[in-house]
Order: sequence, then structure tokens, then C-alpha cells
Amino acid sequence: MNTPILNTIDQPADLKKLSREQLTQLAKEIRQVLLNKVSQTGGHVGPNLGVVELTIAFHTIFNSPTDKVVWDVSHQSYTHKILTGRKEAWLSKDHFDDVSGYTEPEESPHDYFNIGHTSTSIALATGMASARDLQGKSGNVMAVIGDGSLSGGLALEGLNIAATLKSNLIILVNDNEMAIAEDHGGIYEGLKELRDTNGQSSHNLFKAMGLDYRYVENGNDIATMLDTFKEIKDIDHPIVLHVHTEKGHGYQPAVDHKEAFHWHVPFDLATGKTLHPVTGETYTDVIHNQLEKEFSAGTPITAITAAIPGGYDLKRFGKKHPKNYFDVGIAEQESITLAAGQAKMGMHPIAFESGTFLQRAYDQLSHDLGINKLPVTIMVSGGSISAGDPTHQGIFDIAMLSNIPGLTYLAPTTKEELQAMMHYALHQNNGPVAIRVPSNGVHSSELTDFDAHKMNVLQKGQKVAILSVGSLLPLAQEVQNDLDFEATIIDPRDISKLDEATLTSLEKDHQLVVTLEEASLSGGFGEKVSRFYGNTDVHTLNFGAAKRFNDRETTDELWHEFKLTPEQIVMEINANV
Ligand SMILES: Cc1ncc(C[n+]2csc(CCOP(=O)(O)OP(=O)(O)O)c2C)c(N)n1
Repeated sequence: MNTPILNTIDQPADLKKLSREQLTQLAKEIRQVLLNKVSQTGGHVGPNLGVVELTIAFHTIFNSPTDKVVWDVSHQSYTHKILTGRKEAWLSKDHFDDVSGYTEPEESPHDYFNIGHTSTSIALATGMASARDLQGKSGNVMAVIGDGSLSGGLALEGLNIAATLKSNLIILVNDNEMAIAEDHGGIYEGLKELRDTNGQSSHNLFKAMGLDYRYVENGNDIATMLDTFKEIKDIDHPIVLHVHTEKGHGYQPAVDHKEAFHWHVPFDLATGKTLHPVTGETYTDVIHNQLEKEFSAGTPITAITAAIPGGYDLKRFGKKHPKNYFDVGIAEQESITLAAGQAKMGMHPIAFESGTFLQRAYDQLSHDLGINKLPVTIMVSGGSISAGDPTHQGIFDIAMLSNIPGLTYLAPTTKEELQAMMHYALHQNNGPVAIRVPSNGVHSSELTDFDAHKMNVLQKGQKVAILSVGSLLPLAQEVQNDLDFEATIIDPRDISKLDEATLTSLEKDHQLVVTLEEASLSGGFGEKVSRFYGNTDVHTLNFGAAKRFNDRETTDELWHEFKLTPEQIVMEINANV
């Protein structure tokens, strides 16, 4: 790649030597390297292409790290990384994996937090600015937050406190008119009016909260951003800088398909086409089949998403049943508590969540659903032990959900079980039911005698029983193939409350009970089983993830480290019988 100007940039200070024309040329070079890498590795496309100019301008005018920028989600921090000593991770294929996809303090003094969930930047910036003042330090503090992330409650809590601060704080609202999908909520009519009136509309959320405000129409123009930053650098009070940018700027497929190119798997740069499209039936299809069955049968369902309709392809449902479809914005708390309100009125809402983002709504799950025993169904995706950044781990959902009194957490192993569990959840009124959507490919097996709370004994053997949660059933079967005796294999189904009758029945002809779960062991399913057998002669072995934030280890490395390969499990079993 031809990057003559980028080649001269190692630190932000190098930018200060460049002319405006050279900075404009640099933006072109950066877009080229961003696209070159992300088309091969996958990653956030549109968010990064949209902030190239404002990032270059920030690092040209301000003096990072004395002046500090906090990126919301930090999924748009690629250009920031390129300009702060990490360009090799884009220029050289051998170094692609050197950096995380989010800000990472261990990588650079220009990064302050491990972030990956939305709407935290303003609160973090209010903390940094107030500490700076207390400590008598200097330097600008700037939060960069997307329009979508403003719908998260914490962003509004941050704005509320920002308005009370009396010194430097810049809140750059990067308004590209999109979250992952389109924005939802009352805030966005106001933002549109501000864009349409060049910031003059009196319908101004920020001013209403007591904040100073300034609008910038062309956020993808280097000169405009340089001039703007020059003017507000060292401002002596909090200000909202509302900057209009284009998501995907400079790459037509990303501009034309903003939702698809928010985050993308590897794609062909020339056409924007996915290199390895998924084919065949998915659990999403299975879920939609059940949704349609329930809807046609008159079950009073609603489908709710917190701004990730693509995760379950929910627009499919929304198109058919627009009145029963709710995208509440990036607001997991609202998604759960709105569901609680609907359930109280006799509806059977289904909240479609990703395990990692659902962490935002722990109190809502516990109080609004758990204490109130409201029959809300929660679909939980992403439950797996797999490579990823520490902010996006899918291993904490079992501990989070299975320990809330009155909340049932079910782990299906097949599509038949998934549908039966949805049906069960939608036709009971005892309390919330969460369902862990299996993370492996679709499995199918005839279902007889379904009882959500009764363990399903799939194979009756002796000596050893293997209780494998959801997606790990195929692993239990592989383990069985390598054992020289017939073990009992059980699909526990309900991973929040033990089927004690089945566990007790194992005591007479089993000496070892093995649990397998694709989740953190602490607070998980296996621990419950071990506690159950604590005072008996039955020994237990729990397989799952350690209690820690995994950080980009490969899936293979994690499975080996946690002794989750069939060979390792067989060895452990043989050593214990
Ligand atoms: C708490 C939480 N919920 C959901 C997500 C998934 N997510 C990542 S980025 C994003 C959209 C952010 O939109 P916006 O703030 O407008 O930034 P843009 O990508 O448009 O630049 C969402 C929903 C998340 N990271 N954290």
C-alpha cells in the first residue's frame, strides 16, 4: 500500500508538522489501510470510516495524552490507534493481531479504559475532569459518543452531571444518524431538528440540561474539524459539540448498507460481498418459526430488542407484526423493565438479548422480573467460551441469571428443545424464563416427554454421569465415544434449579458426576451440582471457564487451558474412577 504521509506519523506530535492538504491526504491513506485490514479480519467498518477526520483533527490540535479523549464503546478507535504509535497493526499483516478492537490501556498511554459496552464515555469523562480539577492538573478531557449510545441511560446520567461541572469538558456527539441499526426514541427527533437547522432548533436536549452547545455540520471535513477544535480547545466549561458525520464515509458499500457494515465479517473489498456467507438453518430460523406459531395461535407476544435487531434478525418479525415489535434503543434496562410492564398487563413479551450486554440490566432482571415474578421470556445469545475481547465475553450469563430467585434459566440442546422451551416460557405465569440459545450449529432430535424442569436422561449407564449444558451435548457424546464403559449422559435443561430427584437417583450406581458448561464455573451450573453432592459419596468434576476476563486467546487455546477437549476430559474421568 502506498502511504507516504502515514509513514511519517509515529506519534500525534508528527501531525502538527503537516499542512491541511497533507492531513486530507492522510485521511485517504488511513481509509485505505482501515479497509484493507478490516476486509480481511472482519471488524467495525462504518463507525471507523466515519471518524477518520475528527480523529486526525483531534490529534493535530490537542496534545494527547495530556489532553485526553475517551471513546464511547471504543469500536471507532482504529484511527486513534493508528495515530498513537500502533499503525503497524494495520500496515503489516503479521501485526494485525497486536491490538485489540477497542481501547486498551496496556497498549498505549493514549488509551485509558478497556471499554466495549456503550454509553460510558460521558460518565468516565466527568470522573476524569473532576479528578483533574481536584488534583490541580491541566489538560482537556473529551468524550466522543455516538448518537446511538446517547439512548443508554448512563449517557444521560453522565450529561446530567456534566452540566454541573464548572471546568473544561468536551462532549463530542458523533451524530451519524445510526446506532447499529436506525436510532429509536424521542431524542432522535430533536437531533434531526438540530441537524436540519444547523444547530439552531430550540428543541435542544443538551441546552435543556444546562449545557453549552455547538453544532458542526461537516464532520468529515478536516479543515472544519481543525478550526472547531482550535476554537474550543481549553474551553473553561463543559460543552456539547454536536458533529454530523457519515457512517461508512468513503466506502460506498458501507454507506449504502450502514447496518450491515457496522460490524462485518471478512468481505471482498471491490464489491462489499461477504467472503464466507453462512448457509443452512440457524437457531434464528428456529426461533422465528416458533414466534410465528405463537403469534398465529394468539399468544400475546411482543418482541423486544435493545438496538441489535440483526442479532436475531428481528426486523423479519417487525415487518410482519410492527405493532408487536419494539426496538428500545441501546437501553437494555428499558428492554427488560418495559417487558415487565407489558407482562403485568397480561402480555407475554420476549426480550432478545446478548448475554454480555444484558449485564447492563442485572437489577431489572432481579427486581423488576424476579421479585415481581413476571412472565417475561428472555432469549440469551452469545453464551460460549470463544475468542474475544474482555468486554465481550459470553461466559458470565449463567452465573448472572441462574442465581436470581424465581428466574428460570433453560439451556436447550436441540431445535426441538429450544422451541419447546419457548412454548413453555410463553404459556406459564410463574415468573421470568431465560433461554440460552445454543452457540453451536443446529442440532435436531425427537423430543418426548418434555418437562422444562426435569433433567433429560439421554443414555443410562453406570459409574459416571455426564451432565452437559446446552451446546456441550455433542462434547459429552464425543467423550462417551472415548470411554471404555457406558456412562450416563444427561441434558439438565433447567440450569437454575436442580432436578434433585434425578440427581439423587444417580447416587446408587454412580461414583462420579461430571458437569460440562460453556461458561464461567464460578456461580455456574456445575458448582450447584457439586454442592448438592457435597455430603454424599459421589465425587464431582466441573468443566468450564475460569473466573477471569479472557482477552483474545483463541478459542482453541481457551478450550485446552480449561481442559475442555474430549481427550482431556476422558483423562480426568479415567483418573477419577
Ligand atoms: C451496553 C451495550 N449494548 C449494546 C452494544 C452493541 N453495540 C455496539 S456499538 C453499538 C451502536 C453504537 O451506535 P453509536 O453510538 O451511534 O455509534 P456508531 O457505531 O454509529 O458510531 C451497539 C448497539 C454494546 N456495545 N454495549
